[in-house]
Amino acid sequence: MAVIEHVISSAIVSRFAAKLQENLDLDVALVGAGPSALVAARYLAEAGYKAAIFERKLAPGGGTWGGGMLFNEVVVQEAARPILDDFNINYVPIPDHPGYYTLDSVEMASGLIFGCMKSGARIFNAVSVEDIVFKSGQIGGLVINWTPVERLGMHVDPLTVLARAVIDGTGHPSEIINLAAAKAGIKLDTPTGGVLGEKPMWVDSGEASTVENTREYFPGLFACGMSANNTAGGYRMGPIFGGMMLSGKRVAELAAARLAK
Ligand code: 48F
Repeated sequence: MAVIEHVISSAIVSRFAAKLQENLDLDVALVGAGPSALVAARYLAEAGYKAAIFERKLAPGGGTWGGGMLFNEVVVQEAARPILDDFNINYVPIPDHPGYYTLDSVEMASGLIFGCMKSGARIFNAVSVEDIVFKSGQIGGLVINWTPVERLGMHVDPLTVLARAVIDGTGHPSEIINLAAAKAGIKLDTPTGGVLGEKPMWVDSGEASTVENTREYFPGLFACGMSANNTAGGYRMGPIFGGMMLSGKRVAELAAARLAK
């Protein structure tokens, strides 16, 4: 009879290895498990694409958990309500302000993560993306390492994940877009060819531009959510999340269109 201690360890190691192996060659690799990428990964997986998110932190969800200034409620507007319904996330109307809703930020974070997983998309947490694969002038995937390796500054070589499309969902810093522009010398689809940088708070402008700025900035390299706004110089918007979710849906459509070509 097998020793249970061994069964547990062996099952975890072999199942994790199989899961990672299954996701080393993807249709779409997403960086950062914030709300925009969680929505994107779900719709991509539902459309039949192999999609996985690599998230630096232990807990996926990005900036969703803490609501506004740790008051764990957020606001979503009418246009994004169908996405909340798709994820089965509850909301309540804001009195006297038709078309605006509040929802519990913990329910939103956990609902987006659960919906993403149930679609078949995978999330690898505590994994940092430290570089891109860039071959013959083309985006080819991601270079990953464990977050503790990154945090402790250990001198450990990374592994690679191949992908036909890469989505930068890293939020305010646009880490992957910045890295691609700096290291691969890529000219982005912006007026200067570089990252324009986020502007201060202007809620309605920021909400609209988050979706407008969601695009393919270089063949095979997309940005969604706050990363898109930072790349194209949009305004920030604080704890209203409709734009993030609509951006996730849009980037899924754009990436699917590229893959279908
Ligand atoms: O910032 P974040 O929540 O992404 P988002 O989808 O949503 C933005 C909102 O939360 C909020 C806002 C709404 O008003 O402005 O900020 O744009 O999540 C980004 C995730 O990316 C991870 C990071 O830990 C976070 O969970 N991340 C960032 N860089 C890397 C990364 C990296 N190099 N590798 C892996 N994960």
